[in-house]
Amino acid sequence: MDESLYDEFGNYLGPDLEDDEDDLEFEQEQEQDEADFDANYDQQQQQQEEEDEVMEEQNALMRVDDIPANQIVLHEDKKYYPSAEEVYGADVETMVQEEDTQPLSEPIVKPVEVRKFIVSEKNLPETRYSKDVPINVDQPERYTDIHVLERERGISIKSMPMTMVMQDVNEKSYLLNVMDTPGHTDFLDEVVAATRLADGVALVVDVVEGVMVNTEKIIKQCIHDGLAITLVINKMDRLILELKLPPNDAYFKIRHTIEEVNSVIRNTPGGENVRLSPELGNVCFASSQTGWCFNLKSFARLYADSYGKQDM
Ligand SMILES: Nc1nc2c(ncn2[C@@H]2O[C@H](COP(=O)(O)OP(=O)(O)O)[C@@H](O)[C@H]2O)c(=O)[nH]1
Ligand SMILES: [Mg+2]
Repeated sequence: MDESLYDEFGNYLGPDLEDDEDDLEFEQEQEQDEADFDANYDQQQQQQEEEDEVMEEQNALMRVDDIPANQIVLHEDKKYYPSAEEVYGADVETMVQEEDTQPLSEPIVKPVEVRKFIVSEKNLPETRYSKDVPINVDQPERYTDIHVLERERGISIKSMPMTMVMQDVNEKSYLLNVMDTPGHTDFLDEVVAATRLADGVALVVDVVEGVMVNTEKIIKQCIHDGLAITLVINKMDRLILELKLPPNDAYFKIRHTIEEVNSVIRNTPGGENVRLSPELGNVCFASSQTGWCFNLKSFARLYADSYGKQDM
């Protein structure tokens, strides 16, 4: 190692170690770059001038909007926050209210209100049959439940009067006013109001459930008002389809239900002499869902019509 090229600390002092060839190439490149740059520069200068002209024209139009950053802004003109419209957009209605301008009883955001009214017969399509008569389709027509809620829940809520022309056994026509009342205990008031108008009562009792609390209340009300009661043992189909009872058991079940009603009547002041019994003609058996109803007399006639006259 040539020591003269290094100082006492070992630092290199000699001439540059870079290749001379590299240097030459580098210099040539630089010269070329400079020439290119000069040519480009003239072109850019020209472009720049053209652009400047356009910008100046635009600036002349936009000058009003360019507020210098150091401009003095009055206190009342100062804007710290964006406005509601800027935040939510022009198509959103924003409302700023003083405290307590709206009473507490009124909700700030009102719930969506869907008004539910009665189901009325309007704009029905033209049909070949008369719409005056309730028509049974697959589902029994809830003809007296016209309120949307009644249809939805499947129970009667309001009393519903109907006027029908009905024939008696001698085929004499009568105008019959029927008031269908709700059976749920919450709506007993509807029943009480209806009993004031009625001459008689058709008491519909579920044969399986028998006398419920509300049935008892209604029976007492009817006896109190001195109304004649006809007992309709309803949902007879349940004995067959649901409970699948043999005829003998079904008979005892029906008898028990009738007896339950009779015992309530007996225990009500004024009802001591009232008795409901199929042989007295004031009890009938029905299945409103399957659409049939009979009492002993009508069933006997049906039997006689089917099997010929019998001694009974
Ligand atoms: N299985 C059966 N269910 C019935 C019968 N009649 C009514 N129902 C059902 O009992 C429920 C109440 O009947 P509804 O006559 O509307 O009672 P309301 O509220 O007292 O008028 C409904 O869900 C009916 O489907 C029937 O004969 N058989
Ligand atoms: Mg009803």
